[in-house]
Amino acid sequence: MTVIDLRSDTLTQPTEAMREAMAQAEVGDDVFNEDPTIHRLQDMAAEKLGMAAALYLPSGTMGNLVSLLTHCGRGDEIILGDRSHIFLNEVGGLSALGGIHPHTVPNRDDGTLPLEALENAIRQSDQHYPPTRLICLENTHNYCFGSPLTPQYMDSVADLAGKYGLRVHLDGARIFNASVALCVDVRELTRQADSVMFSLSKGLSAPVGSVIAGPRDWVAQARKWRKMVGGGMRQAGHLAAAGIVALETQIDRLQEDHQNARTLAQGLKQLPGIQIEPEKNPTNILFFQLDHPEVTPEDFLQQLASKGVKLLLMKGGLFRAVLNRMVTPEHTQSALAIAQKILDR
Ligand code: TLP
Repeated sequence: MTVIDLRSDTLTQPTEAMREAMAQAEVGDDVFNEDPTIHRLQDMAAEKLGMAAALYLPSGTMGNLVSLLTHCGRGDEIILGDRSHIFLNEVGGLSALGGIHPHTVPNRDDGTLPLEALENAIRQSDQHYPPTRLICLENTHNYCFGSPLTPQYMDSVADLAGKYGLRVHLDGARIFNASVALCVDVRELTRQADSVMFSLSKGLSAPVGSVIAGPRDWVAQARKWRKMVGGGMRQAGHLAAAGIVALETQIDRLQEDHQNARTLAQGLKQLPGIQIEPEKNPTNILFFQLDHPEVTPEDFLQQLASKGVKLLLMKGGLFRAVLNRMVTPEHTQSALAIAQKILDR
């Protein structure tokens, strides 16, 4: 049975070119800062993002955590969206390990945080309050329909942060999906941030890894935090080699995932009981609800899985489908046909 796995773009497998590059990679001990392949990846990533320096880490969760630990001290407060991945899905590491206080602002469906709410969330200097240090944004915004934040919005947040002497961290796990969807150079979406994290292991198809980037002295401090949380790796150039191929070959291809997502969204919209607004899902991530007289969300999930189509069912009966390199246009059509068979009763 063909498996069409739409649970996440993290499920992408390395390409043949990646496997070859990994096998051939020239490596050294990266804790000694002697891995030439990691240096190459970090330089390449910093250059692409328009940042002074970059650091390779095992995961996006560690990349965000290390960034926050580098920006903030214990008792500092950060402002972030109530649907952000850092707030919802990173085990509360910022509080547990960093003593950092999260102050959430409701995200709009397009991933933005209203500027007025952001400004209201910034603390005045008062002995009762934790000091606000940082604003965190997410681009594309996973739980806000994979929406890309525009350069104009990023500019307005950076202006606000500047006015209050705050820094901006960007969870750009899927920043290249945003740049491809908006047809802008990725630097248009990173120049407003003091630090950026992006993932190599999602749509870009590398097996492991994320990168954080920022000013040179900030990255030097982050390197120490990475070591503290156990992210100092040794001959990890074997992994970084796949990251280099990812940056060289996989960015423009993300457009295909967005196209397949459009096809899937438009097809799902025609099916009985499915509620989806295709235009609300502009990149590779789709969210939809099922309200069907005979098929419950749990049944739908299970029947799809028994026919090889895997989705995520989240709280509130919300389904998530994430298009990725392993899912072709033909798979997309098959998934639609299978869903139709289940729902057409
Ligand atoms: N997202 C994963 C799951 O954790 C939900 C997914 O399947 O979408 N920032 C954002 C915006 C993310 O979506 C993710 C992973 C991360 C950070 C963390 O990256 P990893 O999984 O490498 O720790």
